[in-house]
Amino acid sequence: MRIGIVCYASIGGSGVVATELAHSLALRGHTVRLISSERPFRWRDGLPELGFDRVDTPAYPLFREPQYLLALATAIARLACEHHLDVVHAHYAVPHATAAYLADEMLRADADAGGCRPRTVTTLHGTDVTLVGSDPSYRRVVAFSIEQSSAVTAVSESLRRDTQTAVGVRCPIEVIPNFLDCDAYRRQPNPALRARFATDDQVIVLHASNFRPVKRVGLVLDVFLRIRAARPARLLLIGDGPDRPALEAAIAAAGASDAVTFLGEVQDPVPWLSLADLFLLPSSQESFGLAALEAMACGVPVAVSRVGGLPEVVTDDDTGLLCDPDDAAGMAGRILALLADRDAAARMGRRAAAVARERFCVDAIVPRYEALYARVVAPPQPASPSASGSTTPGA
Ligand code: GMT
Repeated sequence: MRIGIVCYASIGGSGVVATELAHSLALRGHTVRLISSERPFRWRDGLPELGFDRVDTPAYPLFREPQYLLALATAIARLACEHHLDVVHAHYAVPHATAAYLADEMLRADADAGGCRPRTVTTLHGTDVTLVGSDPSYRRVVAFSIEQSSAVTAVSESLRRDTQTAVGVRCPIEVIPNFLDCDAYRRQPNPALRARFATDDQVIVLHASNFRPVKRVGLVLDVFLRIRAARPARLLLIGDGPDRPALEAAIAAAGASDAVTFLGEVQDPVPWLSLADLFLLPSSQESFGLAALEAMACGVPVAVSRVGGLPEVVTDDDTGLLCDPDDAAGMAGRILALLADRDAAARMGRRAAAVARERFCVDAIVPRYEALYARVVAPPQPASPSASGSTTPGA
């Protein structure tokens, strides 16, 4: 098939999943165009079947706001015909589902388009529904655009339910969970690298996110300080974002600067995950928690909030710790108890890696997207005689 994938290039799970899907589909023989404002964060060169199409948003002195939605809709309509796309797959509804809808309407109205009319698929990732899409300023257009898609998927059952309740979407939503390249995500021990950050008696706690309020990096620090009060520990932080300055100030105020390292945005988290004794993700909301899954695949026990889709990824006391997000002391207590028992922590890490491999690898998930694409491009089946008989008025 010929597939256009639309995603954000910035750091964030939706762009990571979309880029990984684009790579996987190209490796499976599809022709894939990745459409975004710039090359996404996890983009890898070298696949002949995969191409990148940049969307430029021209500035005009009258506008204070860039008109990305208009530029994207125009680009999708053009690329649909240039590349004979069968499917346009929008990752993150805002504004990608709206742009895909506008492009489809333009192609429908354009007699010269020569019949190019890809089907649109929208994958909901979380904040596009739970935060942005449910804001009264956007809710109606987001719900409308989602419902205009030929098919809609959500990355967890929890997000599927939230989409119905928070934005009132009524169309069917298929749950297709996020996934990883499990060949790449496996523990790579590196004692020399570990020794640069921690002594043998210290545990390494790792957090990775885009430091937005929903990630609660202040709570990451609070839990870490409680752990460090009880035993030697180091905190490694991957990522960057708006809450970083406040976090840096809080670390300095707590006198913990020499126990915390900011690693910034990293292209490949596996070497860092492989150093960790525990991955901490105390978010207030998380539709799936891809970062936690990446840690699990690398054999790291995770401590995460019992919110959103995280219980669909993490099983409490088996592959990780599902914690009350409003109880920092309880979370730190459970982490300390786990880290005090090396065998239990190692067992949990092994179980986490095994479950990641059983349920969330490319080969288990990408065929589900392929099947969905095949369904939406298939011509509609004629109704069976009995079905048409029963629905024809007056029959
Ligand atoms: O969580 C973020 O800050 C990024 C965000 C995104 O839209 O890229 O992540 C969402 O999508 C990820 C991929 O499907 C999920 O793993 C995250 O749980 C989800 N974030 C939230 O729901 C807060």
